[in-house]
Amino acid sequence: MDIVELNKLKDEAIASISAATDNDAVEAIRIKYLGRKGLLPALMKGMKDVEPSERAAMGIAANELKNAVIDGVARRKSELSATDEPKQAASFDYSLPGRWQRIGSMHPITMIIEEAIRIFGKLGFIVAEGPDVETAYNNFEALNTPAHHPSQDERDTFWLHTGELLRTQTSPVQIRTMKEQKPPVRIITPGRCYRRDTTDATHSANFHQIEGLYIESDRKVSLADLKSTMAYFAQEMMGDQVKVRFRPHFFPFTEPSVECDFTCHVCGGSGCRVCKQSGWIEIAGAGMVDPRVLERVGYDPEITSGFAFGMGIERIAMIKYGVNDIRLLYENDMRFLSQF
Ligand code: 2U9
Repeated sequence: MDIVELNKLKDEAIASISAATDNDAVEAIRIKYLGRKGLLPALMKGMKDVEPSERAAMGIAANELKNAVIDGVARRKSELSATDEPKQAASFDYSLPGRWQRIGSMHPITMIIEEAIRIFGKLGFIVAEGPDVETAYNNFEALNTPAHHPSQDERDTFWLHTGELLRTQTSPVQIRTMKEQKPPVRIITPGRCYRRDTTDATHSANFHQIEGLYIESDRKVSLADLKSTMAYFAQEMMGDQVKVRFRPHFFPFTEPSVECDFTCHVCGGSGCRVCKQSGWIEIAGAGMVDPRVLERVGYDPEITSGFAFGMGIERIAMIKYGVNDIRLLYENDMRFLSQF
């Protein structure tokens, strides 16, 4: 075979590939030229018999033939598969079930927040919000918690180099609200808080609180008002049978202060594993707003009074839904979250 015949072979190959009407025909042409027993391997084998003066040119032409076949086959195959598509579409089975779209579910922390907003909303409380980065004054001093108080310790609070801090409670939102408006005040403050806690089954450096504040200046607000509010919340959140009790406590921002327990929603108060046989579960801290706190925001404690309460949202979610490790609430594992 000489160079003219080799170039003719290339033209033939290109023409036959273009004329092929399906993939099998294209594949047959590829095998005819490039296959193990095809024309090109035979040509290469015969190269040793070609006149040395013609061998280089023959080599180049053989290579051109090879590339023309490779490129042509690839191009024709993609042309044919593009024209195949309407055939595939026509054979689509419309009776097949649709593709399942995974729908998310509400996070248990969000569920508790929304439920609390609904419950307190029925009592006339509205939601107030504030920044996560707070001044030491709003987070501590205004709340009658002086600089030497242990909660201001560097080991308990995330202090920023600016002298500000990540709020350790949502109470500074109440301070901001009271500085901005006169009584009556009826707010709840759900939100994220930060404490330098080492994480374990019941502690997290990031957690959520919901606090509430009720202030009046035309009547004396009493501990009975606080108790009826907590009792209503307890029944709406945990169930109709749930009762509340107060135990004396101390907080710098309330006087008197109490800890608020709910009867165990699992055993009804008779004692079980959930309530550690006591029949009661500690849920909230609360009290009558300390007159010194009222003074700091410019309210007259002689005519103004009110109550405040605070509770951990994770704790309520864990108790209500039977979750035994707080870390499960932050791992975003769908197997856990989709149960709620
Ligand atoms: C103002 C005045 C008083 C909010 C209160 C508590 C008691 C309390 C804790 C419960 C569990 C925080 O998440 S927790 O660790 N909270 O015990 N909080 S009274 O008192 C206020 C708030 C704002 C102006």
